Amino acid sequence: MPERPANRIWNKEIETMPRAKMRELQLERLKYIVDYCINNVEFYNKKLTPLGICGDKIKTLEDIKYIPFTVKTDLRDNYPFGLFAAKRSDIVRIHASSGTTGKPTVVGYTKSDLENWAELIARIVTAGGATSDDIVQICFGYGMFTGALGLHYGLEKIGAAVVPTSSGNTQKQLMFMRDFGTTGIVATPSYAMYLAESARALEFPMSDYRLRIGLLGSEGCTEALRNQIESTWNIFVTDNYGLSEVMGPGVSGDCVYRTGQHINEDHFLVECLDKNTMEPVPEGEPGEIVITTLTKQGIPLLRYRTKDISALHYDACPCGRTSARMEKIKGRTDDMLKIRGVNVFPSQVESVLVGMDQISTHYKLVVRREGYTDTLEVCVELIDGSLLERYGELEKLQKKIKENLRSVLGLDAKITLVSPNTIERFQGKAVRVVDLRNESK
Ligand code: DLL
Repeated sequence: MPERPANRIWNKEIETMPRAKMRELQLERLKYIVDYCINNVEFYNKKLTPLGICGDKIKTLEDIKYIPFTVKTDLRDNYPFGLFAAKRSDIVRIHASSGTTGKPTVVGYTKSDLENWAELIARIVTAGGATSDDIVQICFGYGMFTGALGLHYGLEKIGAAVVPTSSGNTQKQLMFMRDFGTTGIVATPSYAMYLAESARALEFPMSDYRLRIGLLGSEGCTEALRNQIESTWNIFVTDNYGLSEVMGPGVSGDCVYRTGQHINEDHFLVECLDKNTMEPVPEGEPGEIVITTLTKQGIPLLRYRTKDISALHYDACPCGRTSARMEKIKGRTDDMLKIRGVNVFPSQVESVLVGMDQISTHYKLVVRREGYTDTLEVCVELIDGSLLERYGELEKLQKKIKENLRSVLGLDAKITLVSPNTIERFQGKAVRVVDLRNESK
């Protein structure tokens, strides 16, 4: 078992602030940001002024419910800079999301936004166990994606030595990792696993590495996959969450007790809402995460619908932080598959597959429409390809996966076991669902 790093807190005053005081600070900042949006962004002015909403009218945090939501298409419709609140001369960095369809969503940062960003990442990486003694390799793609540069400046702020390898060129990644004695990696969970697999394939002994922590994020990671990454690399893994529209990484992150990801509530007001009624759900119940940025100057967003599903907790955490915590993202309202009336999240399938003997962590879900029926095929990679010739064993394994999936999903799936290394690998976010329903007639 990898060792749990010591519990450290970067900004004690803020991170352990009594909740009542934090709520006061949030209210003051909410009033401010509402007026800032009205005064500097035409889109918000047009939306809020006719409704009579302004900072002065907001008396409690619950009054946020009167503010209309902002959605991804609002950013696209105002592409590229239409929602920026700061003057062009005050914008010092521009990023864009990696969206697969339509125009990307573009975000701009002022100097104070970048300073805040580095501060929030400093908190998150400290919570995940990083210190100034670490050498941290950033395996996210440097570029328009917020992940790499976001983590970069926060890690430098705490004094860690950053190795900006970016993604790709796996063999070189591993060489630097070994030769530099890298102690931490920043990556997606799927890339962390891929790096371990590549090290094995290249016959680089794992004992040559000095890795101790993995600061993983940007895509879902079930506990089962986390355990697998930890035991393969012998590292302690924490998860951190964010999205480019509201900043990038830095919204929330695990502490070393991993009781949920601590939210940076002095900068983000996070609601968890029933996805049908858009009313708040009770503590611990799943709902859509909706975020209001409380301090952003470049592109502030009011009640941004993330489409991510999680649950919030407010009870005490052994680490001493008082912040609200988010459960691991269960999925997105838009990656939830509805198959024969059953809601299926890829993360549920992953939790069944990862940790089973004989199969790797790489899988793909293919959904088809056959006649009037939706079908789910789960393609899973074998660790040992020779099993494909041992029909009896193969069938037994297929049956076991099918039964385990049925008990978790309440749905029958076709299980296809494939040779090692035949499912596509991803250096950024893994794409695990292929939905062909609109293509089959
Ligand atoms: O992925 C920001 C980020 C970079 C977060 C690096 C953490 C580390 P986008 O590319 O805009 O930004 O994608 C945002 O990714 O709405 C979630 O659906 C998903 N996501 C991000 N972090 C997690 C996580 C970055 N820890 C979208 N677990 C979000 C699950 C995550 N999903």
